[in-house]
Formats: sequence, structure tokens, C-alpha cells
Amino acid sequence: MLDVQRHRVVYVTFLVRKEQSMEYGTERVVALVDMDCFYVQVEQRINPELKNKPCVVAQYKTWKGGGIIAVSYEARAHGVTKNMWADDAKKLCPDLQVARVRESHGKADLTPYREASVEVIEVMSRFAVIERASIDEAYMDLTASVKQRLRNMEDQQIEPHLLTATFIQGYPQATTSQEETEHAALDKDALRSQGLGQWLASLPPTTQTDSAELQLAVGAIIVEEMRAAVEQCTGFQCSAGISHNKVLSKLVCGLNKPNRQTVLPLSSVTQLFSSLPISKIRNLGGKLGASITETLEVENIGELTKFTQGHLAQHFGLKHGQWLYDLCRGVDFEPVKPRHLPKSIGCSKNFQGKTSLATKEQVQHWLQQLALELEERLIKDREMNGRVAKLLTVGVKQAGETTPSSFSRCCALARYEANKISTDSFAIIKSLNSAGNHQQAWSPPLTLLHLSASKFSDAPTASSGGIGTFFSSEVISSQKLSSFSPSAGLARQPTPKRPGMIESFFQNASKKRKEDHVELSEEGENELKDSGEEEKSCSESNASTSSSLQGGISSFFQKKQVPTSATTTADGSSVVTGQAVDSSQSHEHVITQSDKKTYVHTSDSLCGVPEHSSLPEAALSFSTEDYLTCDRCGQAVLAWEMPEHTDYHFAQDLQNSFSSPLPSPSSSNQIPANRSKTHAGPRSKTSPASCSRTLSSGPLRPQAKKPKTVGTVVTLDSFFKKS
Ligand code: DCP
Ligand code: CA
Ligand code: CA
Repeated sequence: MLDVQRHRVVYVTFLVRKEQSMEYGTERVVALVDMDCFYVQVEQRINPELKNKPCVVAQYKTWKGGGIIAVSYEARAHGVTKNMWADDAKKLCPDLQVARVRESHGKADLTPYREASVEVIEVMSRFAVIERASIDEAYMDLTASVKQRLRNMEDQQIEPHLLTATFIQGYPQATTSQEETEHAALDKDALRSQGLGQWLASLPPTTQTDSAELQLAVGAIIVEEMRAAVEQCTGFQCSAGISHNKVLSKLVCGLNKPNRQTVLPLSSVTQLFSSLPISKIRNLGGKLGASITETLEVENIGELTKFTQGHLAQHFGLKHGQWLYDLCRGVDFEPVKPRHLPKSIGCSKNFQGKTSLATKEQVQHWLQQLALELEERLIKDREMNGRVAKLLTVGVKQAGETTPSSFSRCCALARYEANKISTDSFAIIKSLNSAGNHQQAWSPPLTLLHLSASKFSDAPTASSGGIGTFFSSEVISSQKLSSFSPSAGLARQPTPKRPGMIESFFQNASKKRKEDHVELSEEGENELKDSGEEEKSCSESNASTSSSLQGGISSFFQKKQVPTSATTTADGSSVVTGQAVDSSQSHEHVITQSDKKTYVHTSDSLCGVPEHSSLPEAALSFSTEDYLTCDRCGQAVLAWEMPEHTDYHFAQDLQNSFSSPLPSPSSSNQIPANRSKTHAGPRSKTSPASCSRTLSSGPLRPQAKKPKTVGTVVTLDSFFKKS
């Protein structure tokens, strides 16, 4: 007994000491590399005539020249931004070159960008352990390489010429007002150079290998080399952030784009955080950040330092209190997880308005088109990466009078064969058709179809029975699948999940959800319903994972669970899906929210073992999978769903433009970046359906990216403040 107590004392003392020591939170060197205007660079490499010119990548052409999804820095200087129509952008920049996203199977084909991404990741992997964070970003843990490099440096000085593209955040420091005036007169590169010189001069000799800042300097040298190698091998330029963790490196990566990198020493964090809105921090851009702001009445992340750990724990639980306590001091321990490959491969297509699918034939046709793309990509993936996916997820969105609803179901992925994929997909969604099996109609019409494959495992090798085994097992599962029928009932309950990260946080709600879960299982196969008491039953895992994706934990329990469905294929794959509707948001917002809520994590959470079990990692890891942030609504969207997601916004804009009064000549000359802001421009005023308008009603509105100016010094304030 005494022994246990003694151990506790030792442990607590250790924690306290560790926190007080200079080392706390500076143990690692972590970088984030993000490609500059990535799709544009890919197009410029394909067509070198586009190089060094104002250039954009647009998708689809039918309306106003297509929607812009990537913008070269030359075009940004003219005020061109993402989410503009190409025709509008040309008014701002008459020389604008427009490259188009190719189309295949009637939809956007991202193959060139995906393949370019693989090339980049391959080069980066030569330097460090890589965690692919999106189609054009990767985190890397450089700690081991840095230590090795420092050992080899002996007494060698770190020369500024090794860091010619490096900015040091917080430097140069001005100690007098005269210095301040002098700095203000310098251009961006002169300031950079002075800051770098000042910082390097403050570092200890390289023999002091445990110095945190020295380690950052060496990390920055490695990243300079890595970025040069990426450019040499692929022709693409990128930017990077270098600091002690993912949060900090992500934060500063964008500060000096393009083609530059930024180091953030922990000593510069206090100043940086003092005016940094909480929403700018990785993982706090959504509802979690908003709930912190609301609960504690603070705007900037730095303001959290005034709360004791106990106070934070009181509001957010012990674990999360500790996490926030560290985070607001620039400390975070989320590891870089080695991962090069996407965890799922998928494709989707929107069918807005009149194009919605209202017949079985249309549904079958488009499932077949999506299946063709999926088959192509899965086969390529198997060849390149030696793995096979075992799970097929089908998602749909149904048109509704007011609120479209979303569902997803999954089944065993039997074979990499388009016909098989599309017939299986049809089989598992056909009960959604209320027109009945004997009718040609599909009702309610579908406004989105989505197919994805996940649950990868190593492809069978010759020694393990070879590809023959793969096919024979496929036959079995496909036979089983064909015996699936909506009335088959729940042969097996959805895999019980570990309680997950939120439980300790919201015990009661969690209990309620568990009860619901049991209810659902007892009911057997649920038919899909529009509303009603029983529909509150839901899968805890589905909702919890999806809400974490949205960036919030507290938001989860404000959501009503609407239609829910449970399905079990005869091979035991169980599916329960529900649409999580955030009651605080209006319907229009729900449309987009519900997409990903339903689709993204169904497979991970229900049909397999959840990977994430505790906050902060759990809630946080999802956001770094294969997601991009939508500039329009701030949501994390799977890279391969982005064309469809963007298309959705474009469709909304289009619709709104018909119902809006014509903009006055002066307003049409406005830099249309305003379009993506929450309250500017005639469009948002008159467009109840626009996502930005909807979101502007609450504290949770998305943050539009501020266009960056080329060739001028962009202060931190102007960078982070939305005008
Ligand atoms: N993308 C997209 N739709 C979005 C956001 C991004 O299709 N709403 C695609 C196009 C981008 C790529 O993903 O080129 C990478 O997105 P980033 O947000 O990293 O933006 P860029 O790389 O284009 O520009 P930056 O230089 O600011 O990183
Ligand atoms: Ca980028
Ligand atoms: Ca990016």
C-alpha cells in the first residue's frame, strides 16, 4: 500500500518537474508540408505554357465558365479566389488561363492530382516518417533525423545560406521604437533575412544537441532540402511549417506561402496566440472551438492560459482539460502516424434539382458509372499497393420537400468488378425506394450517390493461396450477399464499439445512446422513416464519429437523430445509419452537414473496429485523414468528394442567383472573395439557401480564407483577421 502511494508521489513529482522543465512539449520536431496551389501546379506541369501565368483550375463549364477550385499566386494578386466563377474571375484578370478538371464517367476525374500527390509523398518519404494528411499535405516527424544530423554536425555553425526560404515567426524582435520603424521599412525578404540572422545568433552552439530551438533550426534545414528535392523530382513547389507538434506546424505553414517555410519556436507562441482566434487552431475550427468560446467567453487561444487546469477540467473533463491547458501554451502530443495511403477509395456524384434520379434505371446507370470508376481505381490500388478493400459503402441523399435525408449502407466488397459492385450497391439501397419493386420510378428521387471501398488488408499472395483464394472467398461472400433481403433482420448486432471518447465527457447522454442502441437491435431491421419518436434510436458510433469529424464534441448531443436504418448482410456486415441533424443549424446547412455525417465514418465505426478511442486523438485524427477544408463552409470534406461538394455550393449559388435581384454595377466589381464570407455581398443577403448565410446566424460560422497578397508584407494580424 505504502509502496503504491510512494509510486504515486514519484509519478506526480515527475509530471510537475516535466512540465516545469524547458523540455515540456518541445521533445519533437514536427513539420507540415503543403503544396502551393496544388491543382494549378499539376496543370502547369501538364501544360507548361501555363507556368508563371495567372491561372486557375475550374470544374465543369456549363455555368459562368465553371467554378474555380485552385488559383495560382499570380492570379491571386488580381483578386481571383477559389469559389469564383471563371467568367467573373476573367473580369478581374483578363489574361487568366483556365485549366479544366477532366471528366470521366460523367464526373470530375481527379486522377492527375492523385497521382501527382503520390509522387510528392514518395519524395518526402525519403526524408522522414510521413503522415499523409490530405491530397496535398503531409506531416512528418523529423526528431530522429534532426538528432542524427546534430550529432554529425559537431561544432559546425548553422549558416543562414542553408535557410534561404525560412522565416522565423516572431523575428526580428524589435526592442526599441527606432528598431520597429526600421523593420517597418524593410521589404518582406529583408525582414525575413534579418529575423533569421537574429534568431540564429541567439542559438547555442551545435554541440548543445538537446536545445529545442537548435533542433528546430536543423529541422528547418532538412525541410529546405526536402522541399528542394520535391521540386527537383516533381517540379512542384510547396511551403512548410516547422515546430514541435502538428498544431503549431500546421498553423504556421500558410504564413509565408508560396514556396517558403516558417519556423515557430515555442518562445514565439505566446505572442502569436495572444491575437489568434480559437477557430484558427487545428481541430478547433468547428463546434468544439465554438463551445470553448461560448463556455469560457474567450476569443483568442492565448486567453485560455488564464484558466487553471482544474477550471478547464471542470468544464471539459480531466483529459480534455489537460489537453486544452497544454494546447493554449502551444503544447500538443498527437503523434505523427506513419501513413501514405488513403484509408478509403471512393467517388460520388451530385444530382441537383431537376437532375435528381427519379427512376430505377437512372439509379442503376449512375451506380454503374461510379462502379466503373471505383473498379478502375481499386485495381490500380491493388497493383500499386498490394492491398484489397473488403467493404463497400453506398451512400445516397434523398430529395425531400424541406430536408433532404442521407443514408449509407455497406456490404462485403466481393470483387473488383464494376457490374458486381453496381448490382450489390443497388441491392442494398433498393429498399429506400418507396415506389416499390415493381415500379420503374424511384421515390423520393436521389440527389447524391456515393460509393466507397475501405477496410483494406494485404492482397493475397501466391504463398497464402494466391489470387484464387481471393476469388473463391469472393464467391462465398457474393452468394451470401445475394441472399440478403431487407426482411432478413439483424442476424448480428452492429459490432459493439468501445465507448469512444465522448463518454466520459457526457456520461448521461452516452448512456441514453447505449439504450437507444439496444432498442434498435431489438427492433430488427428498421424501415426508413421520415420522423418520429422511434427514429431517435441510432448508432452511437455513427453519430459520435461523424460529429467528431465536424470538429466538435459538445455538438454531438444537441443533434437529433432522424431516419435510422439497420441492415445486416448475411455475411455479418452490419450497417446502421442515421442522419444526424444539428438542431442549431437551419436546413440548408444540414444538407451539407448531413452528407459527411452520414457517409464518412459509417464503415469505420460500424462495420469494423474503430481506430480511435480517446480524445483528443480520437476527435482529432479524423480531421487529418484525407480531408480538405471547404473554403465555403469550413467543413472537412474527403478530397475525392470535394468536386461534388464544391459543385453543391456552385449549384446553390446558381439557384440563388436566379432568385437574387441583379447586383448593382458597383457590387459586381467587388472582389468576389466576399462571396465566401459570411455576411458580405448581395448574394448572401438574398440567399437563404446559401451555406454562408445560414452559418452566419450563429457563432459557428465558417472562416473564409483570406486572399493573400503577393509581394507585400502580410502582417499576422491581417492574415488571421477576416476583413
Ligand atoms: N481543393 C478543392 N476544393 C477546395 C479546396 C481544395 O478541390 N474547396 C483542391 C484544389 C487544391 C487542392 O485541393 O489545389 C489543395 O487544397 P489547398 O487548400 O491546399 O489549396 P491550394 O493548394 O490550391 O492552395 P494553397 O497554396 O493556398 O495551399
Ligand atoms: Ca495547398
Ligand atoms: Ca492543403
